Amino acid sequence: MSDEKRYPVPESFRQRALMDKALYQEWYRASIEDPDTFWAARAQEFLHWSKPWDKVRDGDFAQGTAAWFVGGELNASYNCIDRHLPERADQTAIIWEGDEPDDSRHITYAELHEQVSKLANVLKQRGVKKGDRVCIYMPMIPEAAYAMLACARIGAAHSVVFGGFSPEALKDRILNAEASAVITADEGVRGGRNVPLKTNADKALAGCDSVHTCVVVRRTGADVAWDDKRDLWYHEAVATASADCPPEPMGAEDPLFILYTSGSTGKPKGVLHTTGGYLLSTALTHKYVFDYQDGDIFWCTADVGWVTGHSYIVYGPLANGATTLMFEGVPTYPDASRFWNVVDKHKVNIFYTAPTAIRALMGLGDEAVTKTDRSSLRLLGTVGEPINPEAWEWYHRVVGDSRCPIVDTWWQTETGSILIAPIPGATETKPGSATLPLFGVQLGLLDPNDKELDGAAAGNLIIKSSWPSQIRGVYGDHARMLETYFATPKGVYFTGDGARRDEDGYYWITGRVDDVLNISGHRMGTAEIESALVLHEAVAEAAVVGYPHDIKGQGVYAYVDLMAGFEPSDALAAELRDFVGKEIGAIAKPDMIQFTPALPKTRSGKIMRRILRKIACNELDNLGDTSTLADPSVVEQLIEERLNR
Ligand code: 6R9
Repeated sequence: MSDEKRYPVPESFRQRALMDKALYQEWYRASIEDPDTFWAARAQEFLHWSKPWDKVRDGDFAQGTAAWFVGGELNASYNCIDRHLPERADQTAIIWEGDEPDDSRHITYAELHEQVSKLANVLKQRGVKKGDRVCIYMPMIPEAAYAMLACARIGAAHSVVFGGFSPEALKDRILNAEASAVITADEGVRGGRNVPLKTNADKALAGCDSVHTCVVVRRTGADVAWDDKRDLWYHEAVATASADCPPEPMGAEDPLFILYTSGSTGKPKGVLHTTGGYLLSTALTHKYVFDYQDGDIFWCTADVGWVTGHSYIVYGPLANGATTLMFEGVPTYPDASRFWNVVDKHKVNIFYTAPTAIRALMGLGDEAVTKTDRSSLRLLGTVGEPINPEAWEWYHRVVGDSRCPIVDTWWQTETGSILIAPIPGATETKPGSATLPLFGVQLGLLDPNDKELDGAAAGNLIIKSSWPSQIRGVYGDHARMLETYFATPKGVYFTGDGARRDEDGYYWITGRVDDVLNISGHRMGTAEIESALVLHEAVAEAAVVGYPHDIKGQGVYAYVDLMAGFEPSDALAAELRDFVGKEIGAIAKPDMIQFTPALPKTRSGKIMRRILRKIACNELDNLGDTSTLADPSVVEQLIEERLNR
């Protein structure tokens, strides 16, 4: 499409940017033609190694294996803290903005060093050691970052579980990782409401024998139950701990963390990332995609429970000695100007958020934005889902005063760092396109027969060779890793996303091609929600699909077939919604529930999701091939009920 809108790099931005088009092209070419030389140079430049590597790259895509900087040793906590101390001890590392607008704190690199070292010693005293797993179930408070870095310091892999997940979801993740310790808070605070984290953790831990320690941060002072043998208050434990904790030397391929994410089948899988490659890619992309320069204030609004928070609140920025802002609250509390008031209060230069937040704020009107100053902003970013051009234009014009470039960044939990995005001083942008691949990233598009497509085309997005922050495994299940990402076709990484490539080589992500939903930028497997629904005594069978939702991007549409003896009703629908919320978390609650006496199935018994998707999307006159249906009347009935809604 040649009539697409284009936004050239603004001249004022280009003049002071780190990287221009010629340099981007030169680096990209070098990274593809001679990856070993390119990545060795970057690894020297960005990280401190206590022992040099023997080999830059190893592994085999066809086997689902990858290894980077083999034989090298480093520590992520040392790289994010200690090595900055000579120059940055008094520089702010983390600006914390609390839920209430008058609540904020600045944590310097020296303080970060002290806090992380003390907590690391507390964990050590409790017997947590290199190779163990520690589960972090925290609100957005600085202690969440301390906890991650303390684990990294002693060589324990962390598994951060989003504070919005239920006790049941937390338990599954603790059990899968066989965590020995949990770090949580008495309560979280978001948008003026308290979240009972310790109570949730207690429920989860009732079924987890591997956990011997639960460290609890006092956030609100709420009364919480206590197990003297297992639980300890964070403030009491660190008060007597030594601030001297030498970082554990870690192999480049030693685990740094596990992060659970939804797939199209089964329970969420623990995506495993290792130390060297992950830290290098997050630092490199943080610098060049966000044009991060010394003294900039960087704000990523994600929660540390998601990969975006790992890579662009904690590891990337801190590896670069940056000042990173961490926000406890929500965009609309106490009012719709909150984001922009925080920008003004802390003079934020680079702002990174999700399209769902942009759409929600766009719906609340321009004035909440325009009455704020925002003149500190230089660059805006988005992540998590495709951004519709209308929201992009609004973000650019209203939030960025038509002055700030926008970087639409495509990546996944499995990719560890951004892989497709504009370099803001180099790349002309087009609203809705994540534009071009970053260094070392070789993309491809496949047709339905797995044949690679040339030139302008649309198909399944694949990656053809390894990059440093690539997923190293699905925790405890290499077979699942192979089968999910590296099996069809062999020898490439299958992203699960569809994309279009235009005549300029720009990529336009169209969304998932599997049974994964993207609700407000959060990944959720339809199978997970179905499994939760059928646990309810009234539900015989359930099928879940996505449908377009104005704010959330996608909404959850559940078809429910009831057990004999139960009647459809609004009350039952509400009960099922809450039930899913309790089983998984509020983000998984169905937006629509349609009761049905049966689900449309093929004669071999497979649910015909394609048809259910069309009905949910109200595309009723174009259902496609229905000839394999066992009982066509089921579909007629579903359509009739849909029309009556
Ligand atoms: C970082 C993150 C990954 C899925 C991914 C894709 C969608 C992410 C996007 C985007 C279009 C973008 N996605 N960024 N789609 N444009 N800029 O979100 O990780 O939670 O694992 O989700 O999100 O569908 O496959 P994760």
